[in-house]
Amino acid sequence: MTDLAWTAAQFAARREGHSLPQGLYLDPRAHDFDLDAIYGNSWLMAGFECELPKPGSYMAMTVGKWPILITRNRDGEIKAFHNTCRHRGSLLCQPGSGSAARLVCPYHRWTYDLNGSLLAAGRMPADFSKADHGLKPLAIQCIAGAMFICLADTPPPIADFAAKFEAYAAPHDFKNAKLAASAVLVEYANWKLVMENARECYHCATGHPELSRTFPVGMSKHFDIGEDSRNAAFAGRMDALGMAHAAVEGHWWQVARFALNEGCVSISPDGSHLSKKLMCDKGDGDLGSMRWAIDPHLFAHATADHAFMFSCMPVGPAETHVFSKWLVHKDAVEGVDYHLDELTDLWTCTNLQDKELAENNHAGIRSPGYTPGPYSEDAEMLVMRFTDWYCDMARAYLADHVD
Ligand code: 3BY
Ligand code: FES
Ligand code: FE
Repeated sequence: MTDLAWTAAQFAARREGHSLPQGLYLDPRAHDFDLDAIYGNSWLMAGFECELPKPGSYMAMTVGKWPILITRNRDGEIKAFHNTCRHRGSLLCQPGSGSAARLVCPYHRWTYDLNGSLLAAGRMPADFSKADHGLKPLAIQCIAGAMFICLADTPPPIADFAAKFEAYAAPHDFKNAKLAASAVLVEYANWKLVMENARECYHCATGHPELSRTFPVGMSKHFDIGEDSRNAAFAGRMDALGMAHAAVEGHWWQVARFALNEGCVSISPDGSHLSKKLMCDKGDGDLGSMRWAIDPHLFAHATADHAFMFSCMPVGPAETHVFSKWLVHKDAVEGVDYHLDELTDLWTCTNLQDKELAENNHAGIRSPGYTPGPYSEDAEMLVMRFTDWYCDMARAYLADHVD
């Protein structure tokens, strides 16, 4: 059986409303398929524009199996490229970030400008065309200070998401923020288990006592707390401040602003702000949390004082890297307005708890006794949405690639 025929059989066996067939979580063929069909065809959030603070700033990262590079050019524009030299393919920049007037390949010194044009290539023949050997560009969209990339030649439509994200995120002023901290967590679990876990809070009350103090862990699909008076008061207050809050969604994204637990103004250990210098000072910094999520890999939260991003990248069938980023206002001073440990403690602790849950889940799915089990419509609606979206994407890819 070809890999695609095997994969198609897995999806044909999938039972709706249930966790996925065992092979889709464990088999290397599913991992390869997921990279091509899912990560290769989706908009993914790479980070924030403020990570590239000045002309010449760049960041390099691995997305799925693909090395990519994002630069800010002399005009301040942000560009994305495949991070592979047009000579013999060396990585141009190591994963991480930096600043350079030009991009010089470490191998034979081919030199590119920040727009990806090849400027210099020594000892090449007189008829060598530099114009034909520029870096290959990637689709990138910067929206409200966040950067979204797509590896597909024809990326999915993004206009609806862009309009909504702009409206909800603009007051948080991500362009005038700074990256205060970042972390990578290695999880020995399939990426879909990491994401399924991230899409529900069925486990939160017992699994995350610290998060549960501020986060409405009994939330519905839209993170609202029901039609009660507190929710109505939150909606009224946000309307008066001109802060968009209604839950909106498309096939691969969700955006909403929701109320935190009573008396809490931030997702933090005790509900108070983690940075005194606010990113958005409307309503005395009591704005609930703006949450956005995109499939396949991300959820993120912006409160008045900080923003947190969680991004999940598959590395192998049983290995996933979770990238976390924390933003604060660019003028917030470390040690004065915020303390790094306090800023990062809650999600670091939550991510470690989730790592254990996802690794346990993966280990249990290895059992010959595993059969796909039913999701709770009440508590796992977003997990169902995620696996349905995953299966839709997979079927569309199979329809295009299998005769
Ligand atoms: O998707 C989210 O926003 C959250 C964060 C904690 C768990 N997960 C449901
Ligand atoms: Fe980059 Fe040779 S591979 S200069
Ligand atoms: Fe969790």
